[in-house]
Amino acid sequence: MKKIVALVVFLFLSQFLKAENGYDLWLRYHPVKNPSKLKTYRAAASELIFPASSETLRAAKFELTQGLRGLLGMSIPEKQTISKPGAILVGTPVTLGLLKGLISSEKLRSVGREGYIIQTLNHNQKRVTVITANTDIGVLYGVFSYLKLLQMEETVANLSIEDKPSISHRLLNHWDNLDRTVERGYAGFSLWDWHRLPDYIDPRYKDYARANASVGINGTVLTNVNANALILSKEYLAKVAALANVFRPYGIKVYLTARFSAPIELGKLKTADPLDTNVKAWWKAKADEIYSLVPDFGGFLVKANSEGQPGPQNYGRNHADGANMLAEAVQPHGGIVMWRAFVYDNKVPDDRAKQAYNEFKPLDGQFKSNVMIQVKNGAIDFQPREPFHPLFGAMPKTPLAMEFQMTQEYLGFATHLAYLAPMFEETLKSDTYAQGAGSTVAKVIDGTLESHILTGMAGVSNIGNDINWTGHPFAQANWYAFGRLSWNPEASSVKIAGDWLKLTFSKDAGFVEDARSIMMLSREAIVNYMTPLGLHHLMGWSHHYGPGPWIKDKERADWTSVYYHKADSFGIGFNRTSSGSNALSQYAPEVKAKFENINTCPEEYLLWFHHVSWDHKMKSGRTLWEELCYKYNKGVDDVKVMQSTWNLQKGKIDKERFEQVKSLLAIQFKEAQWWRDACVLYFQQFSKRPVPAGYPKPAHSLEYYQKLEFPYAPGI
Ligand code: BDP
Repeated sequence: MKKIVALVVFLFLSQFLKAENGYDLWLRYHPVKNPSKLKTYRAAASELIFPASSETLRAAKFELTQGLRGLLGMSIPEKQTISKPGAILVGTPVTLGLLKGLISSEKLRSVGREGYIIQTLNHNQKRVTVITANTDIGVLYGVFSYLKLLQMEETVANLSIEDKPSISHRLLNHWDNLDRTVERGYAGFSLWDWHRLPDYIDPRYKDYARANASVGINGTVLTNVNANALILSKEYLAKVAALANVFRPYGIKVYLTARFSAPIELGKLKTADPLDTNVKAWWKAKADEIYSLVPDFGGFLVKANSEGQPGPQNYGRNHADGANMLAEAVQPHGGIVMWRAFVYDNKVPDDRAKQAYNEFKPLDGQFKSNVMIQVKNGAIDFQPREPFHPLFGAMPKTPLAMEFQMTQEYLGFATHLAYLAPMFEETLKSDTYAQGAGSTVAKVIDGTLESHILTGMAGVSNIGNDINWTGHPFAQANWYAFGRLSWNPEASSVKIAGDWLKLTFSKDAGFVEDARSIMMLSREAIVNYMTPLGLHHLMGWSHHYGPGPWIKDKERADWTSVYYHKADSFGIGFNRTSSGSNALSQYAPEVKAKFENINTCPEEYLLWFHHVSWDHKMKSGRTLWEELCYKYNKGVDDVKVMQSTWNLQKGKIDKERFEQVKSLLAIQFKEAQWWRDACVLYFQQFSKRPVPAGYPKPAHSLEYYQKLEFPYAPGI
C-alpha cells in the first residue's frame, strides 16, 4: 500500500517537474513526433565522425549529440571512418582530413571565417551529411543550423546549405550594473553574479552562450553604458575573465563599457583629457592589463557627453579625440571601440533629434580604423516608431553600427507582447538615398554600401535572471530575432517569427499561423495605443511606465512630453520641416522632399515631422483629430484580437506558457485602454472636439490618470 501511495505521489509530483518554464528557449530538443520524419532522420544519422580537439568543437559535439539524443531518442555511434550510409561528418578540413576531398576549397572559401556548409553527398556509394566550415566556430554554427532543421522537422535528405553572416560584430549590450540591477531591464536582476564570480560559475552562463551562439551572436557587452569605472579594476577584471572563459568556446567575445573619467576615478589622475599623455598612458596600461587576463577581449563601448556622462567635451575635445585615444589603446591587441552617437544636451537650444548628426557628421573620416560609431535606429530614443536615424548614409567614411533595443523600455516593458522584428526590419529596409535609390540602412550597416569591413549590430538586451530569461515568453522572440537579423539584416521578420514559434512552442500549423498573426500585429497595435501617427515620447516620467503626455516643466525640456507633441489649439506635432527645426535637412534630398511635403509624408511619420491642424484631412477622409481617436481605439481593439486569437490556442501548447501569456495579455489590454483614455482625454483639451460617436467612454477623468504614481516601477 505504501508503495502505491509513493508511486501516486511521485506521478503527481512529476507533472510539476515537467512544468514548462521557458528556460530552454528555442533550444528544445524534444522527440520528433512525426514517425516517417523520425525514421528518415534516424537513417540520416547512423553514425558520427567528429574528431573534436578544441573547446569549440567539443561544445559543438556536445550540442549535436545532446540534440540528436533528444530529437531522435537514440545515441549515435561514433566512428573514425565512414562505415555505412547515413554518416554525419563534422569538422574543418584541418580537423577532419576526409572532408578535403568532399568539399571544394573554393566553396569553403566563399563562406568566410564564420560561415558554414551543410551538404548531403555520396561517398563511395554511401549517402553522408557533411557539416563543415573554415573554422571551429563555423562548425558550431553549422551544428546549430542542422539541429534547427530537425527541430523544425524539415527535410534533410538532400541538403545544400551555404550560409555566412553579413555583419562582423553581432553584439548584445547589457545595461547591467555591478549591483545586479539592470537599467531598463524587466526580467529580474542581472545574470552576472559579480559577488560570487570568479569562483562560482553559474551554469546559466553556459546556456546563455549556447543560446547566443545558436543565433550567431558573437559578442556581449557586459555592463551598462552608464558605466561604473570599478569594472576596470583588477578585482572585477578577474570576474570578467571568468565569464570570458565560459563564453569563448561559443565564439562570444566580451566587451566592457568604459567610463571616460576612469583615469581620475581609478587611476587618481587629475584629468581624463584624451590628449593628455598620462591619460593616454593610463588607458594603454589598462588595455594591456585587460588583454593579459582576457586575450580575446573585444573592446570598449562608450557613452560620452550624453545624459550627464563624462566625455572628451569636458576638456574641449571632440568625440573623435576621445574615441581615437581608446582605439589606440586596444589597437595593438586587435580590439575595437564602439562610440555611441546617442548624444544630446539640454543646453543645446535646438531640436534634440538633430544633435547627434550635428556633432558627428563633421567628424566623418577622422576616426581610427578600429572605431565604429554606434547609432540608435532613430534620432530620439527607441520609440515604438521612429523614422531612421539621419546619420545612416551621412558618414560614408566611418563604419556605423546599428543599435536596437530589445528591452521594451518604450513598448510595455516585459508585460506587453511586442514582437520587435518588424520594427527592426522597417528601419533596416528604409532607403537613405545616400548613393541613390536602394541605399538601405541594411546596406549601410553591413558595409556593402560604403565598403566597410568593420561592421556591427548591437541589441540592448532584454535578458535577466527570470527563469525564462526575458520575463514575457514572447520577449524571447526579440532576442532570437535580433540574432537572426544581425546575421542577415535582410531576413524577413515573418519568417523569423514562424521559425521561433516552431522551435519554442509547437509545429502545429494552425498554432503557428495564429500565433504568428498575433506577433505580426503586436508592434503596430502598440504604436497605435501609445504613439500613433508619428507622436513620440509621451511616456511616464523617468520610469517610462504608462502614458504621460502631460509631462512638462522638468529640469530638462527634452525629457518632457510637451517638448515633443507640441499640442495647441491649432493642432499637434513637431515641425521639423524647413519652416520649423529643419531636422529634415539632415536627410538626403529625396528623403527630405518626401517627408517635407505634408501630402507625401507617410502618415505614420506625420506628427514626427509636421505640426498639423486638428482639421487636416487624412487619407481615410477623417480629420486628424478623428484619425487620432480612431488609431488609439484601433490599438486597443487589436489587443482584443490578440487575446481572442491566443485563447483559441488552449490545448495546442503547454498549459503553463498558455496561461502565462493569457494573463499578460489581459494586463496589456488594461494598459492599452489606460494609454488610449489618458492620451485622448489629454489631447482633447487642445483639440476641443468631441470624440467621435461609437468609441467607449474613458473609465476615469484626466485628473485621475495624471495623479497616478509608480514609485517602484521596474527598470530604473
Ligand atoms: C534611454 C534610457 C536610459 C539610457 C539611455 C542610453 O532611458 O536609461 O541610459 O537611453 O541609451 O533610452 O544611454
